[in-house]
Amino acid sequence: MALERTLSIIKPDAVAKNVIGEIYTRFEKAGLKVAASKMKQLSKQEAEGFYAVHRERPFFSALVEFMISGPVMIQVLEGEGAVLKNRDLMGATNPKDAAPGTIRADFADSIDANAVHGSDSLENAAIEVAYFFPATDVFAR
Ligand code: RTP
Ligand code: MG
Repeated sequence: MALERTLSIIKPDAVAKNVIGEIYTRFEKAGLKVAASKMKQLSKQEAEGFYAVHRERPFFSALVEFMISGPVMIQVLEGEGAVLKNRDLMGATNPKDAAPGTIRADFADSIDANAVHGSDSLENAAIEVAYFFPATDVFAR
């Protein structure tokens, strides 16, 4: 497996639940290292741009409104197979379908308020990392 970087966002529901540390612990225990991080209140424009791939979907406006409902914690995770490893830690999009012990099974309330975002491919990871972090703010770990 290759060393990869992926973009992770702890969504407003999980920030409000005060579980940033518990989620970071899961990343670290799985061998993922935090290579960049910041807390941010997304603007509507930033959230729309980030999820632009979904703009024609019926859930798009609800998704954007949710993502701007409070601050998010944004991080770059680095490690072997980081993209898939993070998706495995997250669990299925709908927490009802998420495997026991995954972040969404343990912390998400609904398909809308589902605790975390993770890049879904290496290609999208590079785009999403660059969306939030200049190269100088991402550190080789
Ligand atoms: P994310 O992008 O946030 O990591 O989530 P994901 O890959 O697991 O799911 P994706 O298909 O990319 O959808 C992005 C977010 O939109 C909301 N969604 N709602 N009501 C619905 O059918 C529906 N489908 C997706 C979810 O909050 C999902 O995280
Ligand atoms: Mg997605």
